[in-house]
Amino acid sequence: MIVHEVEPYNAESPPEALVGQITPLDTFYGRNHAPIPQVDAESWRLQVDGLVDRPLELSMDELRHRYPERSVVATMQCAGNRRAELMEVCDIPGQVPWGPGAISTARWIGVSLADVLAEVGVRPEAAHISFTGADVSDQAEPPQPFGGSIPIPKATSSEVLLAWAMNGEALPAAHGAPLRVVVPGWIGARSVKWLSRITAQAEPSDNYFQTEYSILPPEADPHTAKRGEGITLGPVAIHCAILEPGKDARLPSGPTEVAGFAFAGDDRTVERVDVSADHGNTWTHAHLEPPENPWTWQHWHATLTLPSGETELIARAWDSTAAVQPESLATVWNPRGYANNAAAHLHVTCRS
Ligand SMILES: Nc1nc2c(c(=O)[nH]1)N[C@H]1C(S)=C(S)[C@@H](COP(=O)(O)O)O[C@H]1N2
Ligand SMILES: [Mo]
Repeated sequence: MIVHEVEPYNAESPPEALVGQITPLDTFYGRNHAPIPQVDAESWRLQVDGLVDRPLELSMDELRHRYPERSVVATMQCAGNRRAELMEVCDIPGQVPWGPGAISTARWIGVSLADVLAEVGVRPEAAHISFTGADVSDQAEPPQPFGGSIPIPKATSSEVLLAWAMNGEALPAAHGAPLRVVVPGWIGARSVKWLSRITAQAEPSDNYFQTEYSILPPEADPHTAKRGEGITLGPVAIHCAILEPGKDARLPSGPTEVAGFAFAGDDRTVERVDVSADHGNTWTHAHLEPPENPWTWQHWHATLTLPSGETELIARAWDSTAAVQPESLATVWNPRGYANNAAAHLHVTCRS
């Protein structure tokens, strides 16, 4: 792991860990805003309340036995993924300098949030489902548990899980045991770990982290910006990464295998990935793996003939809405350094 912080624990997956369809648990990235809380699964209860007809309190046993078990393969991506590249455009003080590894994929097992919401009966006035975790973050003003919300249409989609297992094993403490939310295709921040409460409400969550995860205009000061100023992040935007060759690789000239993944976010799929070795004058279409379901990354590979000397490889992905990654980092730079989905660039040297 590439560890950025020990407490709270913040570590990204190394590139070698991202080549598989499923990321092994020991190399799945970790993103925290507070120390990992120790939650006793026996005495733990999930509170379901707010604008509902029949509020409910559930133990882990009740949750497991009352609703059908569901499994979804989903990629989780932190909104801060690739912030380090934005920091080279213009510094972003006080934020974790994530490289391209704040993204991983797991098979999640649990129950559909939709099934629990159907039982409590969400009232028509409710427009958002908010989640509260058991960890208390002093990075928030004032200090508070981590939380956030998603709108009802997403919350009632069957892929949104309350998950207790990951890759066939019990959910590790670091990833939110005993229970976490998994919101496939949305920024990782909405997948609240150590879930303690689900609330149906008319407005989005007023948790500090709901609006912290937003795109401010470039000229805004993130410390004085008013809460709610900016574009609150939800679905992930089309993104890709080059995994092979490695950064600053020295290669023999001739045909070179270039490989990576692309992730479309939301309910979209990746439709095409283009790779260029001549500053974007010509593009080769990569071979693209189909997704297992819409919420996962899709690996791709292409063979390119590289010129001798130094070269920059560029990869860009297109999604099923025909959205393509922006060309430059400067276009997407924002004061908190979120949602960097600029085209991937990689420097390599070819011996002639
Ligand atoms: N309770 C709680 N949930 C949380 C967080 C947190 O700090 N506390 N971090 C969020 C963020 S920003 C991300 S990207 C994902 C990371 O999940 P992981 O650590 O399992 O990879 O969890 C989200 N859920
Ligand atoms: Mo995140």
